[in-house]
Amino acid sequence: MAFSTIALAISDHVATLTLNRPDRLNAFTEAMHEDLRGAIREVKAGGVRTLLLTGAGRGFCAGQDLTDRAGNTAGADAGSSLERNYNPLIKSLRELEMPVIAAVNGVAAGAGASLALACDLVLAARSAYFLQAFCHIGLVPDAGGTYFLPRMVGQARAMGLALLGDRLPAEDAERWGLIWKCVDDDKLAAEAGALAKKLAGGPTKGLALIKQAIRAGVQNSLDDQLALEARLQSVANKTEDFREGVTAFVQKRPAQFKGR
Ligand code: T3D
Repeated sequence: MAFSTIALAISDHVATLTLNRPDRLNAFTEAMHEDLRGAIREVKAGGVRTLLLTGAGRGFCAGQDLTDRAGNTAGADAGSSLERNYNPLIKSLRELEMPVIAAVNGVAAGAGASLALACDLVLAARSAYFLQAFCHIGLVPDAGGTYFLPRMVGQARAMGLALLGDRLPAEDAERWGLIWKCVDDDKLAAEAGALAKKLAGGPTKGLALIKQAIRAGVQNSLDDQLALEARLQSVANKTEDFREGVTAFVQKRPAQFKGR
């Protein structure tokens, strides 16, 4: 499928999805949402074992394209825009049965920050920053922002970020536990690519179950979580990759996982 606002490259079981409106810091438009839906369909169609999201140019994503909203009095309703575009996007990313990595190459603002936080592992360039831009334009953090932030950094920091809308530099984001890792700008693409390749060569059915368990653990009781772990382990136990992992261990050789 041809895309006008993003690029999708699939190689060695890794899909690299690049938001590609660099002159607008990769802000979301209707066309971009349409492209993203198509890209995620391709990613789900088979063969892909890790998704890597990044941005073209100096930004990762500046959230909703505000030129589409300028002078809006009775036009586009922000709530229906969320229901139509953003909420399905965030859910479809979260539901992908593979690791999803964000390589945040520059500013991640508004729904662009939420997009990054919806990913399983976030790497950010040292010069990148996260910005809850919503309070500057009279909106509420969305696309999952109010779900992710307090869970990841606690209420006090989530509240400060959302009410003040100050830039959170990548190094602080790492220190606060908002992201996995901050890396030098010139190393971001290589490190993210290596991480994606490593995960794509892993037991990806099992990795998908790990995602499910870790997410559920944030809100489950211990009893519920122990029961969930037992259920998921029964599923993992039936994968070819589990058999291969154990066989490879016993034979003292590297495992050759197939994602099955
Ligand atoms: O209605 C709904 O659908 C509801 C959903 C809402 C979701 C949201 O995401 S709401 C939040 C929207 N985003 C923002 O409020 C962020 C707006 N952008 C900024 O505050 C700044 O651009 C940044 C802090 C992100 C970066 O600043 P800086 O100084 O590095 O760059 P810049 O010069 O401001 O931006 C570069 C260009 O990108 C510039 O265009 P120009 O002057 O070169 O022609 C700028 O206008 C454009 N740009 C940046 N962000 C957006 C944008 N154009 C449209 N929409 C943007 N969000």
